[in-house]
Amino acid sequence: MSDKRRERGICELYQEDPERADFAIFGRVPESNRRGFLKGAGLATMGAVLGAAIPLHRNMPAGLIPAALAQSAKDFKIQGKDGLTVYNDRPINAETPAHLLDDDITPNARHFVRNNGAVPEAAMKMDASGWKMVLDGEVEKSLTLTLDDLRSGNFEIVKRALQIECGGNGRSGFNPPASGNQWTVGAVGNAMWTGVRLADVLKSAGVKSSAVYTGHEGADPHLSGDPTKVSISRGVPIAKAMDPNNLIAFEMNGEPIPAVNGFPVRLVIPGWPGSCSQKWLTRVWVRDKEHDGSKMTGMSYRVPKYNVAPGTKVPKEDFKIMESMPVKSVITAPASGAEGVARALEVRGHAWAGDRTAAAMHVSTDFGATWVKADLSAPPNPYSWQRWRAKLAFPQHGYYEVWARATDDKGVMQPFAVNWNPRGYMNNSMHRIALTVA
Ligand SMILES: Nc1nc2c(c(=O)[nH]1)N[C@H]1C(S)=C(S)[C@@H](COP(=O)(O)O)O[C@H]1N2
Ligand SMILES: [Mo]
Repeated sequence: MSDKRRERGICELYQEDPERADFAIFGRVPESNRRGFLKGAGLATMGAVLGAAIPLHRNMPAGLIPAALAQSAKDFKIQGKDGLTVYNDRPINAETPAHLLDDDITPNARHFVRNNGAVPEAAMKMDASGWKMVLDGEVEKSLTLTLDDLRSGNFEIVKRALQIECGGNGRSGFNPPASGNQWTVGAVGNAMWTGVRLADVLKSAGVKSSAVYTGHEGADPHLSGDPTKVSISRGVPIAKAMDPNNLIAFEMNGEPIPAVNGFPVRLVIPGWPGSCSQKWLTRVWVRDKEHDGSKMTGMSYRVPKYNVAPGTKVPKEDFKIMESMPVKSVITAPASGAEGVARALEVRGHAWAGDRTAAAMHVSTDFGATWVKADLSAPPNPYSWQRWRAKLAFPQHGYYEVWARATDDKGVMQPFAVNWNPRGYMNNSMHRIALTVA
């Protein structure tokens, strides 16, 4: 297993290395055997994690996991989130069960969270006062922008429904398994984002002809506490960066972006792996070569250039950087496992297709033998997911499955089988749910 996958939950970390665990969550002064003054990211983070300040924190013995966290990551509650399945508390990783993704616009409380590092202290406090970002590199003039510059500067403010999907969404379907978060189908969301176009800001700086790629930087500290290490810094080719649908966003569903989703400002690069959408944005660096930041290189967010049989060891040079996500859909109603459903029933969900649009949607209730066309709405704006609905009639009571399959505007369909790759990315196999009919 590569070191990249050493994401350890807080319970595991307390077992293996209590001093580091203390330091990670409390920012404790290491030489003291009691937690000193709880300052910095640790205290703010813990306050947010526990949902309250810790007035008597100085009495807590070192190496003692707070009881609120002592069960498991699953019992950990992310502030402001509701009903999510939590995979890890450090970094925070949580997905949305499919039936809670039924809204056309995903509410803040239901948008998944994928963090690679710690949440910045200022974000935990929802303090935007010190925020600024830099745009530099292969541009005519570098820019430093404040929140006011974005909100009331020269840039048009736009509001768009945009889907963000983690590149690893669906990873739990891989066999042999791929390490990393075992996402099912819910590492995807479609919120209403407000911000300025990344392209407008790039144009105002004047992109030089030498520009090749962007490099995105964020304020989230590395989990090791080592300030020289970077949690994640990815980028996109300059042509993609100039797409007018990418936003430098400062509102999510009309509210400040939640702390864990990138407060106060993040990129939204819809249609590409979520990792391109840098949270807690501090810099867009226009580069004269492919960006080589943290998790841009090695095998992160890369797939083999050709299809491989499950379990194949693929040489490093045969990997390519993931770009558009593939066509996909999810069934959001009814919930899988619903019992005693009516013999005439509406099923519905959403479909999306990365840089493409979904052009058709089909459902099957007989394990794929026959397919019924569903109604599929056009996206309200490019890169929004699309609503689909189908009326089903079940011939008699008993166990059924509903399978859902989207087709994109180039005729590419979701497969039944999982397109296995070593790191478990881009699984767009069909979503299926179980029902018993009354
Ligand atoms: N600064 C920063 N940006 C980040 C990440 C991160 O860990 N740090 N995670 C990325 C990944 S892998 C994904 S899938 C999306 C998830 O966005 P969300 O947590 O708002 O759902 O954010 C991306 N942006
Ligand atoms: Mo991701």
